[in-house]
Amino acid sequence: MIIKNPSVEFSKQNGMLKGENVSKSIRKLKDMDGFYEDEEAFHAMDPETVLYEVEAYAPVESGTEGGLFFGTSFINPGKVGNEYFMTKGHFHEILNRAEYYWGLEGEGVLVFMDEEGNNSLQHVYPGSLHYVPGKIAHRLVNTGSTKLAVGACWPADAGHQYGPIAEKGFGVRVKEIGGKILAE
Ligand code: M6P
Ligand code: ZN
Repeated sequence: MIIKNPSVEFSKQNGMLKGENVSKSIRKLKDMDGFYEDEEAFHAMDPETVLYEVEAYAPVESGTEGGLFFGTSFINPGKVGNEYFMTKGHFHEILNRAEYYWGLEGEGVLVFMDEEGNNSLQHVYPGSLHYVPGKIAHRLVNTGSTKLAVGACWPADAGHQYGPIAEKGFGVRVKEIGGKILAE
């Protein structure tokens, strides 16, 4: 029998993907109006500033029950005012769907929020592994001075719910205050 190579590969250094059915999306400052606390600092910055990029491998159609997606988020270093660059963060559309995150490069914080608005936080670093349970919103924050690369694997039918985050926020913000990383 013929032994084939897979149609997709990822860099074990930083998680970059190449191959079939790999897509890339870019989130700029202008896509995150209302997400940062310091609106003045937000509007003083170039709206085209790239905050993060996501590469995703979708071997099945979105919504496929039993399927899995695989991706890497690359969050640039930087701040809006004193608040570190971060992902939008989301609940899953099918709320009970869980996910794995793992740290590849850089330093950051993973912020969790349950449906009642209770938060918990975990350090993200090369080799860190994070189980994101169902019904828990999740957001990545880059607290370092280099790019934060984080791998992810999630159910193909999980979907993304950004509405509750855009409306109510995440409960906690990760900032640099007096040279320290603080969550408040
Ligand atoms: C990870 C996964 C993706 C998600 C991405 C960016 O790669 O969780 O599903 O889209 O991070 O996060 P967000 O969608 O919150 O901007
Ligand atoms: Zn998710």
